Amino acid sequence: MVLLRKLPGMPGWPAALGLRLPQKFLFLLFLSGLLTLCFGALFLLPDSSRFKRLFLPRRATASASSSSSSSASSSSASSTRDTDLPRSPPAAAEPRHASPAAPRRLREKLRTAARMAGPPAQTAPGSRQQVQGGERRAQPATGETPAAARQTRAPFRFDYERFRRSLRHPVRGSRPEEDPETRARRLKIKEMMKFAWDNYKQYALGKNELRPLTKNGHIGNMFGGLRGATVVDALDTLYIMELEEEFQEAKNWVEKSFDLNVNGEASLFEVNIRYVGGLLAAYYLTGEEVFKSKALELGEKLLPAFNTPTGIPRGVINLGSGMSWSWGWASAGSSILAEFGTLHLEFLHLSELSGNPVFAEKVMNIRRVLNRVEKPQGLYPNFLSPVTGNWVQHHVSIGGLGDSFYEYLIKSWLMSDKKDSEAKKMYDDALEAIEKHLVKKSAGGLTYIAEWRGGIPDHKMGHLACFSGGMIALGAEHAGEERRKHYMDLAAEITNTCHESYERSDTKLGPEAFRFDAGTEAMATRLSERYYILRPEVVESYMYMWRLTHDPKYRQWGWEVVKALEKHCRVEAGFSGIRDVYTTTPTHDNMQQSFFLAETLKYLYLLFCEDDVLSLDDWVFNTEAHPLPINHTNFKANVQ
Ligand code: DMJ
Repeated sequence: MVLLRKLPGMPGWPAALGLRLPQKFLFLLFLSGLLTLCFGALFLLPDSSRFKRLFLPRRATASASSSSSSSASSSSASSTRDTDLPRSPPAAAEPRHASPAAPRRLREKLRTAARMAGPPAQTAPGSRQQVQGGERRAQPATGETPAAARQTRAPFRFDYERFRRSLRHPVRGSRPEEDPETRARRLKIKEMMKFAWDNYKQYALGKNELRPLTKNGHIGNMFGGLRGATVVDALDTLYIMELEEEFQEAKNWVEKSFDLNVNGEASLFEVNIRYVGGLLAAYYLTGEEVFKSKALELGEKLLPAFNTPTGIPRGVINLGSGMSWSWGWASAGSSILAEFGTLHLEFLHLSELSGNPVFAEKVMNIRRVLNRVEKPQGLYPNFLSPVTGNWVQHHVSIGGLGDSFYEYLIKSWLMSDKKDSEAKKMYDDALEAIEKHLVKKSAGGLTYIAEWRGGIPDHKMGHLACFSGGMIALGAEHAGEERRKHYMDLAAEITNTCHESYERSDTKLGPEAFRFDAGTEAMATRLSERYYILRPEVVESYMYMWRLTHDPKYRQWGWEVVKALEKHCRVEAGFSGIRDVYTTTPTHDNMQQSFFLAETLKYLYLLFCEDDVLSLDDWVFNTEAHPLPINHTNFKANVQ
């Protein structure tokens, strides 16, 4: 108005119209109302955001939109994570034109669409690439932070009560009558767990593992600065064994001392199976929110490892910076089959609990890459390039480097309530190829699974491969009548061979690897393979074989292991691995592995429980023996 009045050679508008003072006042009032209306319309009309940006500073725009909604994981957001993760696309945000005036159904539709769209693939165009360890990895683009994107998603709440109602058996079983010997044996294993925990708590709480001879803690370099691996690994075992006080101690530590803002190099695989798996299981068993929020927060920290040209994650990730790279020992910068193939179960549950499909998308993409690449003789080699998506060399093993990939195929199918038929087919095809090329019989009649090096069998079986008896039995249950007996026999034979590897040692504990060559059967031939580090795979197979056959020999074999552990591995302050299973006076390695509490003792305990304790109808065990529920209630995350 001031401008108009001062235009040279032109009287002010009201004056030019010959208006009196009250009329001028009314005119001005009308004009200012008109302007306010126009200005307001810029903000209220659909897609007005670009006008807003003309008037409001960028930061104010973001906060204005984010303050209107919250996300499932916002409570656990941290500043480190916010800057590490990539920008989300507009689709992931609640549309800004969903104003309070919009019809409710439309607003709900928009929210659902936004939630399903989720954050983008992390290699989205616009990401900067950074050379790290000779390879390229995606970096977050600048702009809207993931925290802002998360905050603009509609709130999501996992219905824990509904999940609990969907279980077919009480988690800790129904306690029918049982024979006193079974009960006594179970209680003995519970005592071993208490002893292992108490010593860890006394000498190493907050470190990753207990060193039982020197009575101190071990941190190691696998977990990227995360601490308390034994605490997280032990949670569900303590809970199942009804060690209530000890469970509370572990939970308190997670609540008060478990710090995720660390800055070190972690194994993606190990962090996933032990920490994410342990936290997820603890949440599903107890409903305690702290376990869920920690699992989701940690899960997000793992996502940058997938920033590769194929989406196949690298093996090592810095949990602070999000930088990732391949193991130095892995052929030509490759990723390891057992590592990137052992994320599926946990990542589907992260999507289920967060309502964010990004985790499920990451692992479904891995499956797509694996389905595309040609398999030599139908087998899956252990090394795959995350850059090209091709195999890097042709070493195949159902033991180390390959093992849990196969395990997760059959368990993905089971966990989907038998809906994920793609996983089942991959498992069936892989097992057929393994049987054709790797399953052998020794001169002494022992069935074993050899390794395969570019077409040539290596007649060696690792302790790790002994999980396969249990896996094949689990798959056999669902193989169709004619194949069922065949696979149950195969599972029993392999489990028997693994038992022989224990039976033929002086300690009655099995070596790290045993061979079938040069007249040797089921024994280690190299000094470097004679050790036993409290591994669970053999008792894991006993547990499955017992549940699926009820042949009492599996309980008997399990009890032999308990006695051997007590005799050779129990020391003053915990349990220790031994360096040579072929001597009755073995030296100890001074390490109580966290998987001893997560797996070995849990599987032994379940072997002497009724079948409805952590029933196989309701749960699948991740590869660290953390129980994850079977989806009886339809996952939100789309797995196809
Ligand atoms: C565990 O951490 C897991 O079972 C993994 O899949 C293989 N190795 C150890 C136990 O031996």
